[in-house]
Amino acid sequence: MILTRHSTKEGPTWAVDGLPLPKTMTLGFMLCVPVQNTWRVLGNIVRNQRKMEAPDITGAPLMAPVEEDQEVWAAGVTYLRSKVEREAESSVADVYGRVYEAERPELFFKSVGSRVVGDGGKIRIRRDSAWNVPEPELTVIVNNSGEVFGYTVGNDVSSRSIEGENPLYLPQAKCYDGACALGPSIVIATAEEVANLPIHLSIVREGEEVFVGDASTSQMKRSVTELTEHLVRETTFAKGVFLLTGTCIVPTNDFTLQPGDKVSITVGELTLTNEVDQHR
Ligand code: DO4
Ligand code: MG
Repeated sequence: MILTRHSTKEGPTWAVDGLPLPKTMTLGFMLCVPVQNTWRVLGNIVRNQRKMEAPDITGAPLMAPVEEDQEVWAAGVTYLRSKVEREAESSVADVYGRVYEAERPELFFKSVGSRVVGDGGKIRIRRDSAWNVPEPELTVIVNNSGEVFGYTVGNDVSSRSIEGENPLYLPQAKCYDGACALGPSIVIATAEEVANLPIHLSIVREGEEVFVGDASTSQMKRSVTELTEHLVRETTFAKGVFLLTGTCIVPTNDFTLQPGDKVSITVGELTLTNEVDQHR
């Protein structure tokens, strides 16, 4: 089952497998119910082709599959590749090795829903950053009890030069306008179902592919359940939360994103494509 969010005349509207849902069926509401129940309700809607009192979504453009007041968090250094690259760029390399081995994962706040860019939207690089990369990441949607509800594709766009200068600059390297893209939709799935998904990154510049990389979520050092347990341990997410689970594809050191680059990320059955905005 796939959930999409549409921009209609009556406001944002969710649909399951193309069937629009009533306006009261927000993602925040769905994430307040045990996953078994939500999956059953959504399954019934699809099986019975039941169209409830819902806005018309014919021709309505897709929006990022996240609500404005939901939070997006991210995990870091969850793959060996990310650890090795960060150690190489940093002036304090051992923090990355230590967090890779530690029992406690690195978790950081990435974005509010209102700042997230959807499929086809523009991502950005900072004007004060010389070295910038996309980070293709499996992103799980977690309900208010900490259960995995589904997944989408995430791009944790990052400044490697700012993070490399000093790890305490991480929020500036990671959180700014156009730094977080999610979409195009949500696949309803369990934690087990996201444990072995292919990830593909392609970057196209002036019609030519300038970087391509492949990996799998099975290469992750930690399980998704381990990450989500830490995330909800002492923090309440009343309307659920999105968690980017870390990157495993890092472009070569001579690569930096440029305005106009087209970045496509595939995770499982979903592909998210964004163009890098021109500087404003
Ligand atoms: O440690 C800094 C951030 C790591 C990260 O974003 C990743 O590994 O994906
Ligand atoms: Mg990342």
